[in-house]
Amino acid sequence: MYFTEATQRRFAGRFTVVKQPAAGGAPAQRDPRVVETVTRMLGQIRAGGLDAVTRYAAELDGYDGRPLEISRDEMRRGGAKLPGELRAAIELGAERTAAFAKASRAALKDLEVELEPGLVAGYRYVPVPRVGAYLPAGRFPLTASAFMTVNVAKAAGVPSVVACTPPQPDGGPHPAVLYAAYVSGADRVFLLGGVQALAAMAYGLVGDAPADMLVGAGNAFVAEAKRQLFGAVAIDLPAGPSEVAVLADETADPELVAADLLGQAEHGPDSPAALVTTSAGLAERVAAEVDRQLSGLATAPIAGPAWRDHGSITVAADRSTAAALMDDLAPEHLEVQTADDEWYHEHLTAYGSLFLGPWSTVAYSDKGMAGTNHVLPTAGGARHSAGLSVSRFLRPLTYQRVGRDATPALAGAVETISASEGMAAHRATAALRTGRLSRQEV
Ligand code: HSO
Ligand code: ZN
Repeated sequence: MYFTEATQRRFAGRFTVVKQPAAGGAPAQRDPRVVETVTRMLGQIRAGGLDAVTRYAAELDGYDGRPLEISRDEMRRGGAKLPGELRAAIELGAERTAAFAKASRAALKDLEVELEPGLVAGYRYVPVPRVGAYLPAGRFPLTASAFMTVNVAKAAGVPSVVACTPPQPDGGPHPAVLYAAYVSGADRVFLLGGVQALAAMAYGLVGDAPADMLVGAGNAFVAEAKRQLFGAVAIDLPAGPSEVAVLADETADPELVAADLLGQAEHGPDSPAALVTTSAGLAERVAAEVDRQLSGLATAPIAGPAWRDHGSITVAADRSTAAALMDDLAPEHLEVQTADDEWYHEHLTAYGSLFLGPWSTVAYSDKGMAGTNHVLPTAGGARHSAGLSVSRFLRPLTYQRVGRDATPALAGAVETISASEGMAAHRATAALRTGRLSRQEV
């Protein structure tokens, strides 16, 4: 994540580079071995069905042959065994994300408009029928994944939400991830991970029928499987490494800014973190703070290389330059810690999710407590797309109702255009109606 050449040229002289990403800032390229492995696996699963799925599960995840489906009763019992504090936190995250999703659903209104007498057009929001959610539990079990996918799909009114989560070394599902799926209202949950999980949902090998949409983050294989299945199914977003950017001025607290940069850098050695500031003094203090905090961070072996290779610090001459530079980065998560937060809120136009003020930190949304979704566009995708929300699970299906009143004008224009195009059958559909109308037949 770094500024495009065009932006660097356009703002030359109006910003100073304090730290550049050692890796150049380009997003990682797709690994051809991953592409090839996923293609092979999808082909074998399409041909071999559930047998191929369980063979891959045994080979790759140590699947021990127990029933693939986890019953609601088992989920509830698993939840009862969790430490009370963790159970309560999971319930709170599910509640918050559901509350935000339900309010968002209520704000989406069907539309019907009379464009002219006798011509009514509109749309009705209809949920995607079947969603498959992937709940990862690899290096970090992302407990909140189910809040963002299952819970939001349910709030959108999706009738069938199937979830898959990989077996852990003990052969069972991750208990916290499973409980999050339970409280989020997953209809059916299966003990499957990786490519085989996504293929099983897309091909209808688990659940009642093939999924229409696949959602949820995962490793490079999961991301590639979603990419290859896209078209046959809808997907949420092409997921890349998690990113954070902070836009701060001289009033920001360097300790909080540094902590929040490292907060996402621990996702992986390829996770970008950027500071854009209008204060050279703050830039220096944050750089020193990052190093200090890294020396005591348990995940420094990941966050350290991430900061070295994908971290950047830039000093902008003024706030409009800072905002323009930030729009160019279009980060997945953007924190604003300035005396002018509202000005930035009005002027910034490209981010996955925005965190305003020093009390707002990305982890609050990551873990579901802020109510908002953590499935967000990465690698500049925020320039053209928004994150996952109830609206992604809803299709505004349009309709029209034409009466006699509107027929002469509509039919006449359609006849004219169709004739000019040489589309005789199209023309006939309109001409027939004009004829009926003049004979008062319909
Ligand atoms: N930052 C990730 C989500 C997450 N992080 C969950 C920790 N837990 C993508 O937005
Ligand atoms: Zn995160």
